[in-house]
Amino acid sequence: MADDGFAHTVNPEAEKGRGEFYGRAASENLTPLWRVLGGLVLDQPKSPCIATQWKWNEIRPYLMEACNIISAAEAERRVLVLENPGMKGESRITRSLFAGMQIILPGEIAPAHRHVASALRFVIEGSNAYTAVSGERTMMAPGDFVITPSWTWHDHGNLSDKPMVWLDGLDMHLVNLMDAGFREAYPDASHPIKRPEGAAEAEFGYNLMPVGYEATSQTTPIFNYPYARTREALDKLARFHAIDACFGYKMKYINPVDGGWAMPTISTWMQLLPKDFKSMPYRSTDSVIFVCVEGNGKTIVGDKTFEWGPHDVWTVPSWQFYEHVASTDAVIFSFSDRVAQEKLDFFREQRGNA
Ligand code: 1HN
Repeated sequence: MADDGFAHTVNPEAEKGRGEFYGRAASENLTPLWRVLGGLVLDQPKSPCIATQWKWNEIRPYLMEACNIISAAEAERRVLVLENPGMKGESRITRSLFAGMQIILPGEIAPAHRHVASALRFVIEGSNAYTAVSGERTMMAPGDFVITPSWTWHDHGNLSDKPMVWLDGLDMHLVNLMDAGFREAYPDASHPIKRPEGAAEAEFGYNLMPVGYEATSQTTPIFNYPYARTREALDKLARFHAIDACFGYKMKYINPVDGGWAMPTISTWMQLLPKDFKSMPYRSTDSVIFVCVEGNGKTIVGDKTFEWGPHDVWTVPSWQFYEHVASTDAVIFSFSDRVAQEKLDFFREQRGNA
């Protein structure tokens, strides 16, 4: 179909005599659907998102430089946005999701605030820095997946003597699409500590749950999924479980309360690709963000090939076939809006392009 947005059936010759009507209709805020239909209801997804890669060794110096020009306190969050070049100026890595690299220096505090948007942190570099959610701290280590649920007070602090870097993923573009966003600053830099470190893990992190617990949110009450445990699970899984032709050994992060996804708007996974694994082509309606944790390999998306190693980030747009090739054992974290699409009955996927 032509890309003009017109309905398939509209006759361009006959259109010439309709201009006067269209002008009068427009003055009444009326638009003829047949002139825009083709752009509204598509034959298949056509994402403005472009398959893009950010190499860690190229972005890290910019993060360090940002530390010389602004403090965490002044910036509120010292983040360099990973902006998709197909949507310049929109602070989107995919259509629905935000991603950025945040850096916090020793002794700094990223001040407490809360917002409707949910956030995930995927730790890249550093240790002995914390994020606090609703007055409970968790210390973060590389590869940890940490969650800030919607409308919870959160602040970050670095107690170590080295910079700490993590990837932020937020759903604020979904929130803003529905004009449902609120935000509030806490009066002090840090929210008071209300619970001991490890409280959420004790309550929900052992396949146990306090009797009488009733969920107050659709987000998992576990807010740190430590890499050491995720890595161990993948390692043990790979020793006996059948490998998936598209995904290798791939696990989804779940909410232990209901077995569903960990977050209500963002799906998250960790996968292990054994050395020399070559995945079967796959595509899905969720644009996905990948982060390499360990190992090396490449991802082929259309006519692009992204070679990746630790801490590199890349994105694959909706409905584009991709395949991964691992040159060593490799571990990859990923996230997308799939959980939201599933709830709305939008989600589709295709294994193999034959
Ligand atoms: C935010 O609150 C954080 O809490 C990080 O660390 C990135 C990007 C946009 C809006 C709010 C954080 C953010 C953000």
